[in-house]
Amino acid sequence: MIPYITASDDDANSDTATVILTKPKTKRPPMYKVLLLNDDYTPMEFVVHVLERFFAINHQTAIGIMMTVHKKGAAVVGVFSHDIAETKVAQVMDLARKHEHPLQCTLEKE
Ligand code: TYC
Repeated sequence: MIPYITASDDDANSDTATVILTKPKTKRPPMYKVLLLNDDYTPMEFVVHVLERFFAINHQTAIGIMMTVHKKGAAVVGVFSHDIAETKVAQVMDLARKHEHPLQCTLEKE
């Protein structure tokens, strides 16, 4: 981090210089984890398809993540800005609803 250097007004008409180091107040935007939750009814192939389609995850990795959710109950499938995370969740939930699968997808602040 590069400090900003600020000269104080008190230095006008004098031989002195005051240097104030101030912290630039730029914050990175918060990031959000998108989680997929397990259930007993959504077909495994559907979950794999969702991971490939909305998260650009390759087939083998998608199978691995789906199996992690199946065994452990949930898994993080990606980390995004709030806008993107909300869109991903909506895309997953919309497709699951269309196919009448109970699949749940949520977001969580990192
Ligand atoms: N447990 C589901 C089954 O046995 C598969 C599944 C995996 C469902 C991941 C949801 O997020 C999920 N058909």
